[in-house]
Amino acid sequence: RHRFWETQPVGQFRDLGDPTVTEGPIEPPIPLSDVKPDPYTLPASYDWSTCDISDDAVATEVYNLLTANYVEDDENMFRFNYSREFLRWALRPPAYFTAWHIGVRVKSSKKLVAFITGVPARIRVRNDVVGMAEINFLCVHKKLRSKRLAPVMIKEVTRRVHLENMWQAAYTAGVVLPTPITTTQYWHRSLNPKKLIEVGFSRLGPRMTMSRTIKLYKLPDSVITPGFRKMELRDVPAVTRLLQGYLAQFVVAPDFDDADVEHWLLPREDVVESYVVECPQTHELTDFCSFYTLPSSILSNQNYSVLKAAYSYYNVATKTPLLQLMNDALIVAKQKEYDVFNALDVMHNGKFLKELKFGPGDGQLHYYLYNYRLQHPLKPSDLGLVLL
Ligand code: YNC
Ligand code: MG
Repeated sequence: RHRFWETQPVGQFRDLGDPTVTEGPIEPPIPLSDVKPDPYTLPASYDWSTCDISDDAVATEVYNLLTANYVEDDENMFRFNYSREFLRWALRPPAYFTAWHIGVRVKSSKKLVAFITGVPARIRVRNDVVGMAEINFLCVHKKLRSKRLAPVMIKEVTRRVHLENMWQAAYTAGVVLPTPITTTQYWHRSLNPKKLIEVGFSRLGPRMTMSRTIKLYKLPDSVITPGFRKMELRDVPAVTRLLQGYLAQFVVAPDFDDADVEHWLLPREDVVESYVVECPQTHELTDFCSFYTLPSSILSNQNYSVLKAAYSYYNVATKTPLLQLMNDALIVAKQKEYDVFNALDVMHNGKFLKELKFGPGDGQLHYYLYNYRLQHPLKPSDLGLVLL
């Protein structure tokens, strides 16, 4: 059924429920001198092209490829519209490798027609912290689909990851492949219900009028929690400690240090927003919440071309009730004119989704590990990892 994936070191469907499969790496590392030194062969009219996303012209080429060809919903109404600044953030974390930002160009015209990326991360699986690649932004131009280009790109990024002496990877996909470590679901909290209904993102509920719907989703004009403020550079050490303490309880989670927190969580305009709660008396940081900005193109509407969406990222509540903290996150997202606030049912998110009027989305997001097997799939609430 999966001509490519059946050849790869990933948990296979036949392994599911097999008590003799052990947890951990599937294949051992090989000597770096045994890693294939040359790139995989592409069809004759194409070339590999390492993409330096720092270069404005290259960032624009990648942005244009993804904007026209990246992930759409099942009904082809919306397509992710990652911004250039977002891509730079996503692709240049501490110790990133430019060689893992891989394009495919048409030889004759130099046109960028396919892309795949990896970034390094330390991911803890139970008690083992593993250096992994996080693979993302796999995209083949619509006109080149179903020609088995994707497997060549996956093999090439794997080769380049191996050359850095890393042997595992983490990735998510909307499609079912061998085999998910967990399957998560998106939930959506309307902030601008009128627009969401008009563009077909949501529907008016049964026996609901537009004005009742607007009232249902109304939020206060300003946050409730005393000491709730934007995260600053000086907060990095305290946020790292909060996150480390929180993420320790999940089976799979990133192992963040200060440099990771500074990169992934310090606010960047229109890319990532983070807030802390500073105790007004002790000035101690007790809580933290964050979301990233990922608009979607609206593919066919007269009045609107972009849906502004916030995606829940990492949240830690040690003193403020989680419900109140996330309600404040909704309030700031509403102030900043996001149309919708999305969250997966990972970590403790299940504890606030229904009460804060999130509704379940259609479509699932499957999480995968490469060359690392788990005995059993996890519950989404055992997962402490959000990929972009
Ligand atoms: C996918 N999303 O099953 P089999 S997510 C992985 N992830 O192989 P072809 C995928 N594999 O089943 P097309 C996949 N989608 O025969 C398809 N596949 O074994 C598998 N869409 O290849 C598929 N972006 O080239 C099949 O398919 C084989 O032309 C078929 O290209 C696929 O970024 C794609 O959804 C997705 O641009 C590029 O449809 C194309 O259709 C497209 O004939 C819209 O491919 C955008 C889109 C995917 C977003 C993402 C994560 C990717 C993870 C890749 C796996 C990484 C493994 C770890 C590597 C490092 C290891 C180390 C160490
Ligand atoms: Mg193809």
